[in-house]
Amino acid sequence: MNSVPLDSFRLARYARSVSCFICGEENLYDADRCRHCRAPLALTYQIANQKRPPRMMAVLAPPGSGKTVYLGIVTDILARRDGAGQLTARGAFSVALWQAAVTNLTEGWYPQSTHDDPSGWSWVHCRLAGALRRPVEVIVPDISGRAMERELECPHSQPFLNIVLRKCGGAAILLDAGRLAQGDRAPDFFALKCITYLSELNTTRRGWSSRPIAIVLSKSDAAPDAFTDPRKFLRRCAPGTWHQIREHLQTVAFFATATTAGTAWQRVNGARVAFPLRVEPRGVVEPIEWLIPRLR
Ligand SMILES: Nc1nc2c(ncn2[C@@H]2O[C@H](COP(=O)(O)OP(=O)(O)OP(=O)(O)O)[C@@H](O)[C@H]2O)c(=O)[nH]1
Ligand SMILES: [Mg+2]
Ligand SMILES: [Zn+2]
Repeated sequence: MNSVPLDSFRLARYARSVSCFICGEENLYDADRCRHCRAPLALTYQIANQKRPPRMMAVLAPPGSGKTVYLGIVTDILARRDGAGQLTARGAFSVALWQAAVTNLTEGWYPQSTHDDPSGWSWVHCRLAGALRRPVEVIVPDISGRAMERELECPHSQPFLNIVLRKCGGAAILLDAGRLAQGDRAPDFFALKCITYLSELNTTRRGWSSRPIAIVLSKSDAAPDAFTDPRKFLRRCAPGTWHQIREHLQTVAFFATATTAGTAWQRVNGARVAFPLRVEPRGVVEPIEWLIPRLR
C-alpha cells in the first residue's frame, strides 16, 4: 500500500500572517505583494525589528510628466555620492526602477510608462547617509499618473492610492514646464486638483496642509525661464495651482528640473516615439534634499 505524506506543517505555516507596513492589513506569509495595497511585502520584512520606521514620500503628476525618469536619475546621482546624502538601496526590488531608467537612457530610450495597476509599480526603499545625524530611511512608490488622475476624478476609486497617500509624510508635485510654456493648462489643473485632494484627505496624523510639498517644474530644458525663477514661472503659467498653494499649503518650495537636454521624435512602427538627446541632469537633487529632512 502506498503512503501519502500529509505535510501538515505546510498548513501550520499559513496560520502565521504578515501585517503590511503600508496599510496594516494581514497577508499570507508567502505572498509577494500585499493583497490590499499591492506594496511589496519585502518592505515589511526589511523594516521588521527596526526601531525607527522609514519615512515615506510620493511623487505625483499626470501621465508623461517625467516622474519615473526623475526618480531613476535622482537615485543614480545620490547612489554615486560619497559621504553625506549618499543613497544605499534596500532590497533588490529597490533597484528595478533605478536600473530600468539608467539602462534605457544610456541606450538612447526613455523608460516605459508606469503600469496603471499598482501590482506593476516599482518601489524604492533606501537609506540616505546623514552629515551629522543618523541615516534616514525613505520609501518612495513610483505612482502611475493615470491611476492618480482616476483617483482625482473619482475619489476612493483607487483605494490603494488613498492608503499610500495617507501614509506619506510629504510629496513632490511635478508640472511639465514644456507644456506650461506652450500655454497648455493641463498640468496646472492636475496640480490644483491634487492639492485640494490632499488637503481634504482624512488623516490621523497632522494633515497635508502642514506636510512639506515640493512643486517641481519638470522638463525645464524645454522652458529655460523656469530655471531663472521657478516661483515666478509657476505664478505666470499655472495661476490655478499658485492660488491653491497660497490657500492650502504651509510648507512649500519651488524647483525647476531637467533630466535630459532635449528630446527628439521619430516614427517607430507608425507611433511617434521620444528619444533623449543627451542625459544632462539639472536641478534634480535639490527638491529631494529639501523634502527628505522635512518628512514626518
Ligand atoms: N524634454 C524632456 N523630456 C522628458 C524629461 N523627462 C522625461 N521626459 C519625457 O517624458 C516622457 C514620460 O516620462 P516618464 O518618466 O515615463 O513619465 P511619468 O510621469 O512616469 O508617466 P507615467 O508613468 O505614465 O505616469 C518620456 O518618455 C520623455 O519623452 C526631461 O527631463 N526633459
Ligand atoms: Mg512613470
Ligand atoms: Zn498593504
